[in-house]
Amino acid sequence: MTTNIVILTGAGISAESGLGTFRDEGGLWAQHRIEDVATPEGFARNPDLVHEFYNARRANAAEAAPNAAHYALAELEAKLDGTLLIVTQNVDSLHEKAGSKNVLHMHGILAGALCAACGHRWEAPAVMAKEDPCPACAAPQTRPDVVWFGEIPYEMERIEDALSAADIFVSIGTSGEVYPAANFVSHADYIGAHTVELNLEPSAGASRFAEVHLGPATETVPQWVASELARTNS
Ligand code: BJW
Repeated sequence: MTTNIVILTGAGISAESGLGTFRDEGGLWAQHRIEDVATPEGFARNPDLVHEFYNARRANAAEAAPNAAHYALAELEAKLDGTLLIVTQNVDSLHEKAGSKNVLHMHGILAGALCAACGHRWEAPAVMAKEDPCPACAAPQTRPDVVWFGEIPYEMERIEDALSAADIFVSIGTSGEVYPAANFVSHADYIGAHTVELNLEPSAGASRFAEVHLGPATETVPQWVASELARTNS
């Protein structure tokens, strides 16, 4: 019997690749005000500050290498008798760098530029500024192609369809503080999927999972993948 697995990942899976999380001690939100750098209103007030924040993160992400957790998920996708979809909240490209093929970036991607005037998308240069003209309409309204608070996350229809068909839902390295991702476990549980959390510490929604395994992602994810491959392919 084939298995449909949906995996939600958050900043914790990339922490051991050297990319900062948001809400952990010393994380990005301890250094920057959310309303300044992660809302459309903040971008309208001070686009230079927002571009500076994302240009620095784009440079860090370009240097970062996938870790054992990213590689384990790519291996699971390649070997699984079934389908695996990674829904990531992360704007880095470490899942793709590790070899994962079926990845949705619900909060966008650092490697993307978006024209706030016409919606055209293109590959982000290393350093962006609002004044960079859009290649399609020439408007000087360039922004990072990421989803800020108050905006609608990407690919919601495909994500909801995948959750509705899931046999297993796994949440990795996310605090469960941000919606709609924080509600995916309830959706999966409602349709009868088995739910698993792999996190350093219990997330805000930990009690909603059937199984919780605590520890660094580079340990818990390869362990869970090995047990899943043994179970599903036996
Ligand atoms: C490790 C580890 C290791 C560490 N190994 N683990 C009131 C109630 C309910 C909802 C709302 C409300 N008021 C407003 C809302 C909605 C709002 C929201 O959720 N607000 C909350 C703050 C309450 N949400 C939105 O506005 C979203 N849009 C929306 O809802 O639209 C309506 C709609 C939805 C659907 C259909 C139709 C309409 C948009 C949210 C956009 C979030 N954007 C950001 C920035 C993206 C760009 C960027 O990267 O800069 O996304 S904010 C930030 O948070 C980023 C992340 O993707 C997101 C989640 O963070 P994440 O990944 O969980 O990181 P952390 O730091 O929180 O947690 C790290 C975890 O890892 C921790 O648990 C650690 O323990 C663990 N960890 N090291 C394993 N080594």
